[in-house]
Amino acid sequence: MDLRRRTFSMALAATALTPGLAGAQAGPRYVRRDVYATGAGAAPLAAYARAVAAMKARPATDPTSWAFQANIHGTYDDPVLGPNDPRAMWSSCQHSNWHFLSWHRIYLHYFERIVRAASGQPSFALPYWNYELATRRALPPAFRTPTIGNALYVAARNDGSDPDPLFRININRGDRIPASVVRSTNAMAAARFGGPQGVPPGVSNLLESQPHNILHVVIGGDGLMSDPATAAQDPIFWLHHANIDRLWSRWARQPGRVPPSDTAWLDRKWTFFDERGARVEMSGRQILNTATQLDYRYDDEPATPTPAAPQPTVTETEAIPPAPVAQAGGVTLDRTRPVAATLRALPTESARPVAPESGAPTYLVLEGFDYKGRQSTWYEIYVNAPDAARLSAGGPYFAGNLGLFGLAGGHHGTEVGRTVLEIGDVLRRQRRAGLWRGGEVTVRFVPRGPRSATESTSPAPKIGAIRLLQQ
Ligand SMILES: [Cu+2]
Repeated sequence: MDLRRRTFSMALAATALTPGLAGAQAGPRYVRRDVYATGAGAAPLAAYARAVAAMKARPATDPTSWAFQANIHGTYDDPVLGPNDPRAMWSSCQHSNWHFLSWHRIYLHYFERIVRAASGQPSFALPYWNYELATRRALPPAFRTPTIGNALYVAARNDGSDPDPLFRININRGDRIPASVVRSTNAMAAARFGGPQGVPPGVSNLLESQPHNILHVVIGGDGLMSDPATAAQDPIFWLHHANIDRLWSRWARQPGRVPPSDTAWLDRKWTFFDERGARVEMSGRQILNTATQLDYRYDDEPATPTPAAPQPTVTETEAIPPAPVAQAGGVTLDRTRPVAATLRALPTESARPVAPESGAPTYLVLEGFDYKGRQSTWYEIYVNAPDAARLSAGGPYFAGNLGLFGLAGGHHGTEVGRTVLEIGDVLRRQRRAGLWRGGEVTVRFVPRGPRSATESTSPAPKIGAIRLLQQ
């Protein structure tokens, strides 16, 4: 080996890495694009459809098959397994806890690699569906064109059989999803990431409840997307989750937002399979920066990686939790008529009055869910609405939506099914308008969506407790 030559080539390599030059070259290789901006017949969707068809032709025992990948999220199949059977990873999705965002990010990353290999398109990256834009609220056309051989089409979606014409959303007809369902504003405003079980609340569980959970139910109806055990069989699942993943990245780029620094979150390892079908492990620590760690970015992000955010001084589990100010006991929902619950102020000495005067967040926490199987009915949530009030999502009483997705107790990854809404702005507006005086808070659940034959055979869903927390 010629020593001089080696020194020379190392010097060359160093030159190539000088700042500026390196900056221009260091961007991630893969770009996840807005599905509507790629056009109906464009390359990413054609490649995706090709890959879905190829993956569907593989046996369910093959980790790179469509069925296996969907079953990692959830399945009713529960085969008896020998040691080291890859099917042990079936039904491992994480919901209603702080691994929701990280688990799904890793899940999508390996799925994307499998699709890329199966599609034969080396530059393939998953498109995302930005349903929050007014012009993008219908299911992308490629997913609802029922031509023979279209691997992206699925018949089992919300068919628009809601008794109220305002909520007849026939997904495969291209009906637009209501603006109140797709909104991520409250989640994006969260100051923190969120604690292990959704308390203290943060972006993780707020994004999970809306737009994530509610979109699952509104798209799925009595079909695949409404149930964690079938959701990932619908090719749109992956574009919905790419959007949730994009929202997490977007949240993290805002000033002052920091990822969890608790080792229980950072070092928890998750098992998946790569494009060769080989078992792989990845932890939260390895996926915080998608550009530098996973080699992808979204098309609305800067082409070059941004410097790492400053480290937090307080971990999620050390942060001062918001205090409970009011609560109500169990509620049984009704799929045909509204049900109300009254949250009474807590009588303890330390309790603060229920009156969010400052800009501090106020969380409505629903927990201890009990229901079985797929739920196609979702619930609009109104607070402090008088009995005679006209209830509309554009009015002063609307607080958010409840989609029963991944919340049932005992669901894989769920200790206590818990979902959270931020309602501080709604309460403050009601106070200013003289619609509410503070003190007790009433919460009304108004059923929406196609009341399906499937869910009517199961008992009405129950919520164990409702609490109001103030920071
Ligand atoms: Cu999901």
